[in-house]
Order: sequence, then structure tokens, then C-alpha cells
Amino acid sequence: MEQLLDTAEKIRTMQIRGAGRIAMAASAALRDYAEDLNVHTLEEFNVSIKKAARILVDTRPTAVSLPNAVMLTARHSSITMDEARAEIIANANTFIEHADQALDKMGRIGARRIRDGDVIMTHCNSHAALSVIKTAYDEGKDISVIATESRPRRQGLITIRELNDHGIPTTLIVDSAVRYCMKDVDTVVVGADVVTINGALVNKIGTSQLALAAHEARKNLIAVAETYKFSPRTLYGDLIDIEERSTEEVIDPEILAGLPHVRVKNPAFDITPAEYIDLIITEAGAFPPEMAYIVIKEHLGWDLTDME
Ligand code: RI2
Repeated sequence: MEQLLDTAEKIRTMQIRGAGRIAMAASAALRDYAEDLNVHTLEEFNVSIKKAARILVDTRPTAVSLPNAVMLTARHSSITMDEARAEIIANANTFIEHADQALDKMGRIGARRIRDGDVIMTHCNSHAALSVIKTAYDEGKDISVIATESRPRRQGLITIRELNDHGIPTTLIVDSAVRYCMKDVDTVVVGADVVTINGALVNKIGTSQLALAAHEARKNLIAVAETYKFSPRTLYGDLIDIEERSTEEVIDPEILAGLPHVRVKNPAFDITPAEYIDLIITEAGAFPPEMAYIVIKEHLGWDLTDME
């Protein structure tokens, strides 16, 4: 349990971050927990797995990759404890392998949408979006990137380091420069924390501003999302829970303490409606956002809605 709690804490504090990475880490944590779980009956085993799954799911509320990964790992149809344990271990290994391969596949599929000479704008730090950008570059396309800083946690700095190390010409801008710089952009490429049933994109706060500016300037916006980031729960009308993080990420608490009339809001994600999204790249192909329903139906299965 100690190891699982450690992973949960790392996800909560964002030492492990990115919708895909938290999904893989949670799946691995549950696998290791199941492997070491020392109980006597299948009932006890199931109760413990359910509790552990809850701890992992509760670390961050928004990215659906997390409950999807936990669900895909925890579900089993075994009637003995040993079989259940083996099934969960196999589920996790399959999920992690699939997630790894998905990044490569999305890179190849998405790179076809990038033309030689394109200037790409990206936001925050998305392994999925970077897979597309790096693959296009590796294919010999002469591309450059405009990367946003992504306040308050400045994950844009991770992105520029990664692009720099890959040799890709990159310009860092502050988030408020997005609209001003959009005239220089050909395509916006972003990651995803959730794709809803109606094709809306939930991603790092500020993404909807990029989308609005891209729409206004008639530039394409591509979202890159593994199928496990599609939300079956929104099919049943569930609202997406937008994570509110600590105000300390935005302002020094001592300064805030001296401003009794001021309150700070720190939403971590926002929602971009489907009409601002041209294409969603998944490992199963490139879809218009209107096809989110098909992706959920064919790649996730209905039983994922049973999250409780
Ligand atoms: P990958 C991140 O969330 C960002 O919003 C990013 O766009 C998204 O997850 C997808 O990331 P956070 O964990 O799975 O930084 O593509 O809050 O890496």
C-alpha cells in the first residue's frame, strides 16, 4: 500500500503529470499493489483493489485517462483470487504497452497533417502533441514551434527544453501573446485530458483561448488524444469536474494575506467546444470531433461507465 500511496501523492502534487503519464503510473501502481496483496479470499481481494483504485482516481479529478486506466486495469472476471491477481497484472501490462504504442501511432498519423514549412503553436506540455511534432520533424519537415509558457505551473518550459533537445526551432511566448502571434501560425497542436461525447476538448487552462484565436484567424486546431482519454461518462450527461488547484501556484500567500479584498481562482483546465476543433488524432486514426461517440463505443466499451 505504501508504494501505491506514494504514486498517488506524486500524481496529486504533479511530480507525475500529463494525462497519459498519470494513467500509466496509476495502472502500474495498481498492478504492483495487486501483485503484493496479502489477503485470503477473493472478496477481501476485490474490496482492497476497489479501495486502492479509489485512492488513485481521487488524486486528480479532471483527466478521464486516470479513471479509464484504473478501470481497464482493475476489471476482471475471475472466480479465484490467484486468477484475479493474474488478470489485473495482465490488464496493466496490456494497458501500458498500448499507451506506449499509441504515442508512436499518433505521432505517425498526426505528422501527415503537418506540412513542410509549418509553424505550429502548442500549449502546456503534452507527450501526445509532442509526438506529432517530433515525428513531423524526424520525417524531414522543416517546421518550427511557438510554445506558450502555460501559467501558472509553466509546463511550457518542459516543452521548450524537449523541443530544443530534439533540435526543433522553438519560440517561447507568454500566454497572453497567443492572439498576437496567431498570424504567424499554420496549425495549432494540443493534447487532451478529456474528449467528451460531443467532441469537446478538455485541456490545460488557456487551450480554449488558443482555439478561439485560431478560429478567428482561420487556422487549424488539431487535438491529439489516445482513445482512453475519451470520456464514456459524458455519454450519461456527467459534467466534467474542472480541477481547482491551490492559489499558491498563482500568488505568494504572504502577498495574498495582505490583500483582504482579493480572492484568487486557479482552474487547471478549460473546455473547447467541438466547433473549434478541426481534427482529433488518436492511435486508431484521425477523426472529426463529431465522431467522438464512435471512438468511445468501439474503443472503450460500455462497461467503463460503471465507475463506482
Ligand atoms: P499528455 C496535461 O495536464 C496537459 O493539459 C496536457 O495537454 C494533457 O495533460 C495531456 O498530456 P497536466 O497533468 O497525456 O499538466 O499528452 O495538468 O502528456
